[in-house]
Amino acid sequence: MNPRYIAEAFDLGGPIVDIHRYGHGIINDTYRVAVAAQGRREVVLQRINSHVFHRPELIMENLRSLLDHVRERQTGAPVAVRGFRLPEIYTTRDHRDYFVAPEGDFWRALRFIENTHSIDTIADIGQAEEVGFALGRFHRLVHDLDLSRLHQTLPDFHITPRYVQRFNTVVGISEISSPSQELNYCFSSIEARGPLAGVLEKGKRLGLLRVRPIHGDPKLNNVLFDKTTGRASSLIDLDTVQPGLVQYDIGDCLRSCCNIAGETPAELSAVKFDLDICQAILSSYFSETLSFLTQHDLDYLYDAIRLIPFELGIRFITDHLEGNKYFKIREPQQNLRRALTQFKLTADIERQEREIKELIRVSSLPA
Ligand code: ADP
Ligand code: GN1
Ligand code: MG
Repeated sequence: MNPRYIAEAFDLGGPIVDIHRYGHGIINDTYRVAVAAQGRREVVLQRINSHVFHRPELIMENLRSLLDHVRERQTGAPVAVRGFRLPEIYTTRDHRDYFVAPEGDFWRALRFIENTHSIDTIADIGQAEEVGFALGRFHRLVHDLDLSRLHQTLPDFHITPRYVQRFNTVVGISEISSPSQELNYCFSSIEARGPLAGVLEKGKRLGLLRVRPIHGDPKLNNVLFDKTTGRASSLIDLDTVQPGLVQYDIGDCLRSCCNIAGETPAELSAVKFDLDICQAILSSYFSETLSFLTQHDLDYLYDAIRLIPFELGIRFITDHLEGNKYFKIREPQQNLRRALTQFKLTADIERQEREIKELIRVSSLPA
């Protein structure tokens, strides 16, 4: 379906003057739309990936609850705080939060956060501090959002044992007669860490870890930086805001920021977990969140930092074996390379276990 036709279904306040593909997301299809409305206004138009999200309307209901909550929390003031804002919804001409195209595709339009850009690798420590602030501020804004107001948009998201189960099933039905060296590395990485998979779920079951509203996907390119000040002005990609553990978010944010080689590096040997970036992110994250985090939350942090890249490695290799149905790829081996990267990263985290634990302790000391 022509995205211009879709954009016309939304009440954007004026005629559309330009529309083009935008961003580096690997789940949804994103377009940037320019509208002639009292000058020029930019809008983000997105087709939600329905292979990933089976009930996209729940995403929009959650987004409404989230935006309302954040607005209430600012006691009537706009969502903006220190220039930190979340993207608001444009409704359709018939006042709905989304548009379902005749062929069934699910579309939404969001306010473009002006004068910002996203990045794929951290360039300096100042950026790392800003990322920590963004995730911390987000958690602070949502930690008291009533969980009954949030749907599960992606069931079993970050429940690592489920990904292991799925991986085993897929390996069982794939006919791999002589696995390559790379595949063998993935298989042995998973086998060696079997007991790790259930660590956060166990913490939850024991009542040590509390389910709270989380972002679900706070990887680096979901943070928007102000082009003028360089400060973090938004955390976007709110499709996976749902009940979960803050540990999932912290692990995901660190695995994406602390590996400056990126998710598909040219050389696997470049994959490393950078302690300085980790320290900067955690320090600014804690300055926003220590008032409501518990000692148990901190006790499980190292395990989460190790678990989430391991889990993502499993997700990538499973998708590779299944024929790349979930994550978008630019070349056929990309999900395999992405998986190798995450397993290498996990190993580098394990190599630095002592240093990371010490860094968590020091960064979380009250100021
Ligand atoms: P995906 O789920 O595919 O990652 P995202 O919602 O993250 O989709 O959008 C992809 C990219 O589009 C982002 O990384 C960002 O660069 C840009 N983008 C998305 N929403 C906005 C917004 N509200 N304002 C500015 N840029 C945005
Ligand atoms: C996906 O949507 P995006 O591109 O920000 C994925 C994350 C992965 C990430 C890896 C809903 O994030 O869980 O960590 O790719 N999102 C979903 O790049 O599965
Ligand atoms: Mg994204």
